[in-house]
Amino acid sequence: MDPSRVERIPPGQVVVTDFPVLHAGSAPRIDRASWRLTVSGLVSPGLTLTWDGLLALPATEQVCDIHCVTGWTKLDTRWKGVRVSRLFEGLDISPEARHAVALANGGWTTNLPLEELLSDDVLAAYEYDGRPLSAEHGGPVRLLVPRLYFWKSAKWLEGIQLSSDRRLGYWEVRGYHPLGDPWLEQRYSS
Ligand SMILES: Nc1nc2c(c(=O)[nH]1)N[C@H]1C(S)=C(S)[C@@H](COP(=O)(O)O)O[C@H]1N2
Ligand SMILES: [Mo]
Repeated sequence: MDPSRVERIPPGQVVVTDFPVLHAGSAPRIDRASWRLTVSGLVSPGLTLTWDGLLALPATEQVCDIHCVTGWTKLDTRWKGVRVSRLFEGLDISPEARHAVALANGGWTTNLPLEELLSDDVLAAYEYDGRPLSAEHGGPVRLLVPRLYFWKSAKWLEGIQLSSDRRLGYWEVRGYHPLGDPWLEQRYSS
């Protein structure tokens, strides 16, 4: 294998060519017309975005690798969406805000540091590989956080909440690492 590719694979990961589908419970079918994304917590004013509102924002296309905590890595995945940092443009983030929780349809959550959320490669993604994001992969809109294990990439994204304290999400409460950096193999908290 090309040695430059080896460095793209975090420790303990195996490359797959398919795209596994993994989630707790069953995939909801969310109507684009009634979908909303609500940004709340330590930000003013809050924001509620509709599907048309999201599509009206400048889009970003990006190719990145994704790493699942269960051990698979998929290289060169192609996404389109809006940078989450762009959603916050024109809003006042309180200086006390340090952490974020992504809220998914049905109540599933995941937490990440605000700094990670605002990183340039974090998207509210609505296309995968040139097509509308399928319901099984989190459509109409999912969070995409390529630098952390893929469980941080909340499918069926409906909310982002900022706070000063760290509020653990669904898997984090159940023993997954609060940060989840694949290069440091932060799979589970010890
Ligand atoms: N809403 C929601 N998002 C979720 C999950 C979930 O159970 N519910 N599982 C996470 C986990 S553990 C993984 S590995 C990825 C899987 O995404 P995929 O099914 O598109 O591969 O979604 C993440 N996002
Ligand atoms: Mo996962």
